[in-house]
Amino acid sequence: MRKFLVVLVLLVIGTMFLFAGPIILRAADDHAEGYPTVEGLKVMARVIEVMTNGKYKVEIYPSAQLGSEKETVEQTILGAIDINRVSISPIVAFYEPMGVFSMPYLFRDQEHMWKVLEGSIGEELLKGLEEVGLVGLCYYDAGARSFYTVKKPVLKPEDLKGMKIRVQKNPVMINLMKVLGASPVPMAFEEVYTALQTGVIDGAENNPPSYYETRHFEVAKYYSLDGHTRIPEVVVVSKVLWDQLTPEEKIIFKTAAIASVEYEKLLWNQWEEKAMKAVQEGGAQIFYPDVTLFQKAVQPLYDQYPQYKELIEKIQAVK
Ligand code: GTR
Repeated sequence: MRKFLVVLVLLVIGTMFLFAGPIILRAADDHAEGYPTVEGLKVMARVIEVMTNGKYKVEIYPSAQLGSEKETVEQTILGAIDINRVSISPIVAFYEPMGVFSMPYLFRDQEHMWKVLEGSIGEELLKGLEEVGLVGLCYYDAGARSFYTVKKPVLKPEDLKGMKIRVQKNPVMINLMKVLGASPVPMAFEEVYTALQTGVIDGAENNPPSYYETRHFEVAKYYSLDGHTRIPEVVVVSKVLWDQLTPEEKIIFKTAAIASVEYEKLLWNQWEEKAMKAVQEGGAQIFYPDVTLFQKAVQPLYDQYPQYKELIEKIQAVK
């Protein structure tokens, strides 16, 4: 009888393990498979799975399957999405301090940007996201954004006068276009191709890998490398999930995110090169406008954001 009971208990426990399965976490990204951010998320997911001994399984939904960036940020705050890789742009509407990273010509170059992001300023801003229900784990590279247009290239700020330029749903970007004399059209990333094709907008702006991946170069073939902003990406976890994690698990999630950063950076640099080649082969024309003209033209935007002044000075002082 006792033997029978022991076998029964073991069977029940075994079945429980069999059916308990891993806890499934949903991760969003608006880029497709293969893009550096999606591949970065995959590394992060794998490290989480291995280090938690399979307790968590991260399912990645690329290509905006879970919605446009603004919607996914809302869902992450609510806890419906667990992990989200987004540009900082859609976050600005929820957490204004992050907007500083979308100020034009803020960073001298890629190296300067990473020094700031991986230093105390970047860390502080990531921490601040908790105020709005997001836990910032790390930044990813998103290069520099430049204009691409359908009918004529943008060679100087005056060329933008009256042009309808699509921007991310980021108040700083909307104001930047106004300062440059363009008409900003905030729009979801997924809608841009058709909007360019049908003439709803005259142009948009993005980094080379996005310009290439979305095939926007097919419909807007003038690409002017003015590099007006360097808006990084961020990987966030819902605070709803975060509060359920043990202290050890929190460390694992953070470690997993950090581990994925170097990989994303490596892919990023490869993609920038590959994208520039591919868009030209696909018929895009590249222009190198005088950047100092644009730097001058954006100055009034700095006066519109006195709240960023002190932080901007600190960012500029980072050597
Ligand atoms: C890309 C970014 C996307 C999205 C897009 C946009 O650079 O990686 O997540 O924000 O820009 O312009 O909407």
